[in-house]
Amino acid sequence: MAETFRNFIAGEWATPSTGEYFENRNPADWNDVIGRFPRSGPADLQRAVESAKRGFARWSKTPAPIRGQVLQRTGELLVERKDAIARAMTREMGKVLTETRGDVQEGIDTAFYAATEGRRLFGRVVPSELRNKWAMTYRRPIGVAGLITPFNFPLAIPTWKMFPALLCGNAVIFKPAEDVPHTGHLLVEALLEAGLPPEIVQLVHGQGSVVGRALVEHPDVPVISFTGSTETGSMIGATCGKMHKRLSLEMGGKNAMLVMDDADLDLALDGVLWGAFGTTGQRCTATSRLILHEKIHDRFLTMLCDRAERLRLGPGLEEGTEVGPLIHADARQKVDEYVGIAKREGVSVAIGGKIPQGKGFECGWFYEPTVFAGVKPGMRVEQEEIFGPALAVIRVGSLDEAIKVNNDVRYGLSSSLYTRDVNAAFRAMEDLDTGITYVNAPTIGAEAHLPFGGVKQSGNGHREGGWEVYDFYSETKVCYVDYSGTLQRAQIDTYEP
Ligand code: UN1
Repeated sequence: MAETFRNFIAGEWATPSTGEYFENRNPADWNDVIGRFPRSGPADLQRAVESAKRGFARWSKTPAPIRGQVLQRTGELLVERKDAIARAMTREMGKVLTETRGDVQEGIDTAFYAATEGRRLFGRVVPSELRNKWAMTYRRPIGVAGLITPFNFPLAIPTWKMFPALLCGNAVIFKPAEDVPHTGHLLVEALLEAGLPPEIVQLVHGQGSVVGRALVEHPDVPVISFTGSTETGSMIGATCGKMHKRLSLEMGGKNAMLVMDDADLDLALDGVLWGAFGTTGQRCTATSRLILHEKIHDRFLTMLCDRAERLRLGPGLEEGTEVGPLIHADARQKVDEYVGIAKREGVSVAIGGKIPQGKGFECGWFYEPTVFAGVKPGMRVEQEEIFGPALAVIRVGSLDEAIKVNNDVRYGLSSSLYTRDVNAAFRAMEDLDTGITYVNAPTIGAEAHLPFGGVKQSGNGHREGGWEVYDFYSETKVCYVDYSGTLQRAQIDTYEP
């Protein structure tokens, strides 16, 4: 019988008020039940908010360097548990072990960065226009932050939100994706063991439409951070707009790799295989378009299909697997539907486009790495996020045309250019409408200490990671101290030089 997990609310592991649970199954073998997790209701969320408010009162007064020490210890625990967490993550999420180890490493990097930020969290002291007066800013905690996270980076993305939110002195309510509740559980365990006082983190499992919605709509949760689809992001944005909440959205992408005629093609080939089929294409930064210069188009397409066809599909826990399953039935169904859409639009399916048959594939959500050739700008497989192992190849005549094709989508998260021409590289960095551009590297691979986020409908202007995220989780307060002993009126009592 599978283990039954609980929420973490009001400082203890708690059964859900609904008495209901959902099963978490291995996407590479749906007969493998990992556990039963709470299908929580609004009453659980309400208790979590009340407790988090008490937690906030204490944590916001804890000195930032001390908050940082807790995150330092959390990072150390994640180092010790890296392999165990990676295995648990592969079992529930599907991506291969090297990738889930990388996912944990990203959480470790984020923890250690946050720990040092506890001794910075800079404000500024700025000269006043008046004599005997100081003007300065400092960072204030905001309150309870509601964090809603996706399935594709079950540990890293929660840490991107949680660690800076905590370091800034906020309490957090964490609602992990229904597909990866176990990793969320392991992360909260590590935080508690590292010494995080109990009411500062709350873990509430359940459905987005119930728990996520209650979190977004709760008047005592002034900060929301969400990573997921652009459609859900719009709904969350509408509510947060009405309620004047601070909101960070990290959403879809239709990221392109541009390969020019002077590029190192072997390097570009390794890049596109990793960018398009790593994580089974389930990254918001995944390479889902390949824009090829006409002079190398045919040669590169042949090279690509030859290698992509030989990628080893299988369970992520098995040695030698290169591409794991998709997360669930709907995700696979969506990829399959796009294969139909592509065919109806006259696109040729160069490789893949099928559910693999045979031993080992019977009970998992596997799909063959798929390459669409002869795709024209504007076609649906060129415009819409598929979130699976499917790559659309487009032929162009110049760098300018490639940049135009890159920019003519509603998303703008990540882009990549392969060239040996330094002038072309700098021009592209300036003109590609994305939050991130890679030169001679694929569209994936963001590092934890740099800002991460996209333009257009990939985001709403905020950044995760790096130093910028600390602005999101803190309120800038300005203090003026006039020690002149007289009334000095700004803009009126002016001084001559
Ligand atoms: C995501 O795609 O949802 O840059 C996050 C990357 C990873 C994070 C991706 N470090 O691909």
